[in-house]
Amino acid sequence: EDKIGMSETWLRKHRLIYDGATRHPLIISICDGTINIASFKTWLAQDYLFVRAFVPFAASVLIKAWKESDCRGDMEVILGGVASLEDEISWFKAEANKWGISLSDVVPQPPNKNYYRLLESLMTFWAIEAVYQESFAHCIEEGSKIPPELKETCARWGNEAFGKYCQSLLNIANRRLQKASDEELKKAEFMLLSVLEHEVEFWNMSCGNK
Ligand code: HMH
Repeated sequence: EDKIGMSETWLRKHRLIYDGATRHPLIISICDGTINIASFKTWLAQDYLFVRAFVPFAASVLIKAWKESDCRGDMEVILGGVASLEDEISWFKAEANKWGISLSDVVPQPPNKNYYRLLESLMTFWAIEAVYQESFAHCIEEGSKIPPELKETCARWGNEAFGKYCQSLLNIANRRLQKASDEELKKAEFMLLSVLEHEVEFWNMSCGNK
């Protein structure tokens, strides 16, 4: 089940940019406790908007799974992801409240808006989740010095259950890639690479070093 598929092959090929997305200075600063709180707040507000855009995208992937998948389990996996987004939106609202951020005043910055254009395929769906999973899981590894008030944030994407969910998405993506045409394969690899680039830009936006 967990054998090496196309997606892992591509991640190896694009290792440097993958590490750039999952070991970004913002993530490193969370791990070592040197995070600038203003950066964290920018990230939180912008990511709230990103997740709002992600909801209809997740719903579109769910429809595709129902129409196109040859495996019934696929729909349940995606449904689990869709279902958890309501709680995620509530979490963002509560967290913003804690930090004194007024979400109704937040507008998406260009790196955020640009990212919305990529919300269209199963490949991007998996990659978007996997980058956050890997990034935040790194923050909760032993020896990290995350500020206590950021623990919950890191656990939200770094937890084991979310890791398993990402693995399930990866398995679905790999299975579908086995049946893909050369054209579709090219597109999928391009989409994966684009996600990695947009994740780096997204973190950069929050660091203020555009
Ligand atoms: C920018 N990438 C970004 N935001 C997220 N919430 C995720 C990935 C994970 O859903």
